[in-house]
Amino acid sequence: MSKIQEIATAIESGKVKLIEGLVKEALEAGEDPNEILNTGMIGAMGNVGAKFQANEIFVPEMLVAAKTMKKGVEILKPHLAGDSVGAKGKYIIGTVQGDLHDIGKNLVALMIESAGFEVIDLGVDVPAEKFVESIKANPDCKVVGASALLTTTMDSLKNTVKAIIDAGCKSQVKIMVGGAPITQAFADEVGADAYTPDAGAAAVKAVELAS
Ligand code: B1M
Repeated sequence: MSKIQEIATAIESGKVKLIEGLVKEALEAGEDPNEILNTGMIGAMGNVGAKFQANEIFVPEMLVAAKTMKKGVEILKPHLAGDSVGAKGKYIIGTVQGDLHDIGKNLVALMIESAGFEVIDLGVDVPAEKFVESIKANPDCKVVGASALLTTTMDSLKNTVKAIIDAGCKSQVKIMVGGAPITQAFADEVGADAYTPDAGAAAVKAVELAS
């Protein structure tokens, strides 16, 4: 089994204690950090989701897989870093109210930071007003990103974008949205400036919007 496959298996089976060593071994063996992230880690979480949907695993197993992935990403983070932090300005990000998923949002934050932004991470279950408060408290911030992972929190994302627009913040910030159920059509409908399907594309788009 390849090192990347071992990482994927460890995440799928929630081997929290093994992941740190496996990621270090893969890096030492010369595996590409982006390949470890995309194939080993994100791919594994996709399989976890499919098993959950098929009732083969339940919430506790999903939780431990998520914990394993987070720990693996911590080891990988320095190897994914790019431009100097903060050079491109500030980027506010959060997962919308009612939604506790943060792995995707954290990856977007990581890539955005790697692209040279100072990231202000509001966390998960973030009320629309908190996004607005943070934008107003950081007048030098030019881009804000909101993430939603559940079809049931798409409305919350819609409300977040609306709250930012209604508060008059559109003259200050561009709004980016993303998450598994989000589409370009949804982004257009709610009035967001950009939708990107993954973290890498989000970083490229953030640079474009900030310049
Ligand atoms: Co949940 N969950 N979950 N879950 N969970 C999903 C999302 C689900 C698809 C699983 C399934 O049924 N197949 C399903 C949603 C179904 C739906 O809405 N249609 C689901 C469900 C139902 C639930 C609960 C309701 C389960 C329950 O309690 N009965 C519950 C809801 C809790 C809540 O939020 N209120 C729940 C809970 C959980 C855990 C807490 C156990 C755990 C989350 C732990 C954590 O995040 N700290 C969890 C997990 C791990 C998952 C799956 C398995 C994995 C999510 C993930 O991390 N994916 C997920 C199934 C799946 O995704 N296949 C599932 C990997 C991550 C890298 O991808 O988040 O999509 P993703 O992020 C991508 C892109 O979407 C994009 O870039 C990222 C990286 O490239 N992106 C952006 C994300 N944000 C972006 C922002 C941008 C741009 C791009 O710009 C700003």
